[in-house]
Amino acid sequence: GATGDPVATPKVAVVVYLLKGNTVLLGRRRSAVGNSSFALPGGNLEFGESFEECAAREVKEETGLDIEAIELLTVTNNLLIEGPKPLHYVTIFMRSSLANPDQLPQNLEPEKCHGWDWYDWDILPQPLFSPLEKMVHSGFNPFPNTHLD
Ligand code: 8DG
Ligand code: MG
Ligand code: MG
Repeated sequence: GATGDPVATPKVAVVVYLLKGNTVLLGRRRSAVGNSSFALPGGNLEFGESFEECAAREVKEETGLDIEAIELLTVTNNLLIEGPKPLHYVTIFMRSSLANPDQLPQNLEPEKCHGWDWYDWDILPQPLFSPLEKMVHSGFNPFPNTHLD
């Protein structure tokens, strides 16, 4: 197809809606892909990992936080053309909560992120990383028991 590269292959990412009250954990990216945009913690699925294992590992590596109640929410297909070469990610979106609600996020990969903070779902920062922006724009809500009146 028009976007096809015979050498490049799609990759799998696992990213986490880490929820606390009505807030979600976001970090501003330092990356060739989506630089300066706000994104969920997450990264590449490693060989042999479950989605839950990858979610817990990436959150721990990037923020130091321990998570629990890790659940699959949905999957999206993302072509990221903003970087030096196009990337194609199949992105697995998980939901989780903090194992210990008193634990604070640390910026453990400062070369990849400006820092982590909790953001009210109704007042999200801008700009959001494109795969996340696409979901929010579609009306997706990661919170359980959300009822629409
Ligand atoms: P790793 O070496 O730790 O495995 O990778 P990383 O450095 O943590 O990778 P990443 O860029 O944070 O995540 C991998 C890809 O996941 C990213 O390039 C595109 C895709 N992705 C989405 N949405 C999101 C999101 O909200 N946050 C993050 N971190 N990645 C996302 O499609
Ligand atoms: Mg990572
Ligand atoms: Mg990451």
